[in-house]
Amino acid sequence: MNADATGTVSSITDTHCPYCALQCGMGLRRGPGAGGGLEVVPRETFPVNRGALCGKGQNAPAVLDPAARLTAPLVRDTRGGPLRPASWPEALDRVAAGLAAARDRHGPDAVGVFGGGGLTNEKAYALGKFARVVLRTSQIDYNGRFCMSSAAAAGTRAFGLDRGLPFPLADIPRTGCLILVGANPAETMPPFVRHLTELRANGGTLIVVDPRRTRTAELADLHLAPRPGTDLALALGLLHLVVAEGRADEAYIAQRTSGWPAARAAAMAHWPELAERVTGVPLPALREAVRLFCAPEAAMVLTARGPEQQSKGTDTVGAWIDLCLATGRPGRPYSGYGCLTGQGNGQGGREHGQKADQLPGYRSLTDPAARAHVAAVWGVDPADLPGPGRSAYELLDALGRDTPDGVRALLLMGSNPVVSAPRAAHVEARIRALDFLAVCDVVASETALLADVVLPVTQWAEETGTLTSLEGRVLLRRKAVDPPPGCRSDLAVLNGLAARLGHTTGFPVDAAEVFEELRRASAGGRADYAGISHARIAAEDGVFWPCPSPQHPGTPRLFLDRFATPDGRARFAGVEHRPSAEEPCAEYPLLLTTGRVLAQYQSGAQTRRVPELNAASPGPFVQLHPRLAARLGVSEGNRLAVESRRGRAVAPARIGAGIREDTVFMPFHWPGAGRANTVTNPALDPTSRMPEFKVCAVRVTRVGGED
Ligand SMILES: Nc1nc2c(c(=O)[nH]1)N[C@H]1C(S)=C(S)[C@@H](COP(=O)(O)OP(=O)(O)OC[C@H]3O[C@@H](n4cnc5c(=O)[nH]c(N)nc54)[C@H](O)[C@@H]3O)O[C@H]1N2
Ligand SMILES: Nc1nc2c(c(=O)[nH]1)N[C@H]1C(S)=C(S)[C@@H](COP(=O)(O)OP(=O)(O)OC[C@H]3O[C@@H](n4cnc5c(=O)[nH]c(N)nc54)[C@H](O)[C@@H]3O)O[C@H]1N2
Ligand code: SF4
Ligand SMILES: [Mo]
Repeated sequence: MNADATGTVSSITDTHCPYCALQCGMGLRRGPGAGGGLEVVPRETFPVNRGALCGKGQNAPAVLDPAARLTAPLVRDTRGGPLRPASWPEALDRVAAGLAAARDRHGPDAVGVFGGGGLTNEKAYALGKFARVVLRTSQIDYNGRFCMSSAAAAGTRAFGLDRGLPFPLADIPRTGCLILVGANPAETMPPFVRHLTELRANGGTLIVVDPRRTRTAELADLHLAPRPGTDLALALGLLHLVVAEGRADEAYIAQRTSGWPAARAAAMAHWPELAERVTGVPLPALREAVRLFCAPEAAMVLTARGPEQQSKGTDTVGAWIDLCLATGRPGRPYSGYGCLTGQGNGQGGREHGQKADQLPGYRSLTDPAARAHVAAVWGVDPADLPGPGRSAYELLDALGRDTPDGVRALLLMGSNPVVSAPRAAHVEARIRALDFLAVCDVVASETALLADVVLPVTQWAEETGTLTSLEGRVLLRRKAVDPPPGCRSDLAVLNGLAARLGHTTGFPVDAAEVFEELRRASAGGRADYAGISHARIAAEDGVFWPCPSPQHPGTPRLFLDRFATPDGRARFAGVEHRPSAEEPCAEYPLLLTTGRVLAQYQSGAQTRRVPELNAASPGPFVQLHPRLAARLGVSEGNRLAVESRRGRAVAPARIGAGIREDTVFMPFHWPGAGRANTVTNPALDPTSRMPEFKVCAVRVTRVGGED
């Protein structure tokens, strides 16, 4: 049952969770408690989670509560002065004036836009169009660059197309062996674990590659714990063994791939003994992994942020894809390579034009035919569309720079880089140096608190929109309740700003109307949504892209007949191992890796406002091995300083054997003294421009004061 014309829920609204890319189905019913009076009820019919939710999903209505969020626009009258409530017209006037002033003084590229993978398809599309058509700036990118961009680049290189999973999640229990590389779904996507237990119940095997013995690794038949940043060497070692043991699928290689001789040579030059030495994974474990992976007819490799958030993430994923290709996996039933996309709309958010190099439909901004197609839909001259801009970190690094190519004003929608960007103290300083910052957010995030104007926006249950899940399934997240009166949708913000900047048409407020234009803009592109509509998604509970026409059934499984490359063949990457940008040294002898905990989400902007989640995970910590703790003279709960060349974070010790002795781990969900990203390295992958969140050199010391 949906909201009626007044937005009132008569019974239960079928919708999806506001958080991660699993996009669990849930029902919302008006109930007693806080949080807009909505309560979450299970929705058993949605196949991905069949009613199961993690604590974040279950407690999601708490952030609808006006007490937890922004309910009126805020403006600052003087730099360094306080934020004060303002009317919407005043706030929008101020934003339009702030952006226009930077443009008039320094040119269109002095205005930047930073988006997010949590934004709906409609918002991501409208934001990209706003940047290119209204602001005419090339300087737009988004937080997805920090997420799955290396896997996207490697997938595009190998298969000619990047859709996180080329098959539905329901295929996972039917494969014979699954290797999860740097993925911890037991904490990051708990309902996903059911697919892993079913896989094992069906006789399949699970291999987990993670420097930590995570809750996911506990479920595995085999856990490989490489040194952070060495997954590429590990994959090459496995590929070497595949060839040496005569397990390569020569018929598949001949029929469906290109580039094997070079990839084979790279692997053969990479001895398993070298892999053992570089990764720290014993040779017998490498042999066992090859045996488990090659034995069954079907097998899969899925990567997440572990191997991807490295300065060689694209090549690393390429090496894992090479392992899949050499053993004949991609494009066969219940087999292949996939990436576990992270944010709610991490998939759709990378398809519709908020990326620095890209136009809707996953089109390239440098392709003249793509420019002509999209310009025609937008009613502009293709020559007026700007070219590619800077990647996310490079854009943040250019903020407030007093140089001809500095970015002086920024519109930020759906990200909290003060907490989540690498080398965050530097990024925070760049943000503070801006002439003008406008932030659209649901809550007073750490980044919003630095803005000149804060625009309070509506969120998931208060608005309708589409998201594309990690399966490539386009979903409808429905409105269930009216927002507080002071909040407006991101689409309304763009509409109001466009009008003030001379574009009174082209930016509708209604998501279904935006989607109709998105369909046309994506038609014929790699991510083709032309056959999808809000009504159809509602009727079918999701449609898998590509879906080029209303009669087309959608595409749950890709690549069965051919890959999306010009010759239809998948391309081997043929890569070599190289060290991380920063290796341990006498001064910084340990490795820091970073990631997530179950109860907090990303920068924590939303989940730190939910009492149940805070009780479960109240603050940052430094995970370290008992032997390392003994060497450092550290006991449980002692305050530790973790220092790198970029800065220092302080958090209590959490000692346990579930991590390598040469590595410490910090979650990145908190600001302030325990901010992990003060320490992380912004070294970028040359192709994807992904920063090296997962590896940097640190020293760890006990600091005085209260534990
Ligand atoms: N609870 C929770 N769930 C979330 C999120 C959240 O913030 N909180 N965020 C969502 C988003 S946007 C994303 S991207 C996903 C991320 O989902 P995951 O990728 O599962 O999460 P991470 O914790 O970043 O990293 C996964 C694992 O990589 C390991 N790792 C670290 N370094 C290396 C390495 O060098 N090699 C290998 N092989 N592994 C390594 C870490 O120990 C960690 O256990 O989660 C989504 N779901
Ligand atoms: N050290 C380290 N750092 C990391 C990572 C790591 O593994 N280690 N992972 C990286 C990854 S994978 C990711 S995805 C990033 C994510 O990091 P961020 O981009 O900071 O992600 P969120 O915390 O989800 O920020 C989203 C913001 O948008 C707001 N928001 C939510 N919905 C909407 C909406 O509809 N409209 C608007 N306008 N705002 C909305 C939220 O309240 C929140 O303030 O962090 C990256 N940073
Ligand atoms: S797993 Fe992800 S989508 Fe599912 S309830 Fe948890 S946060 Fe929401
Ligand atoms: Mo992410």
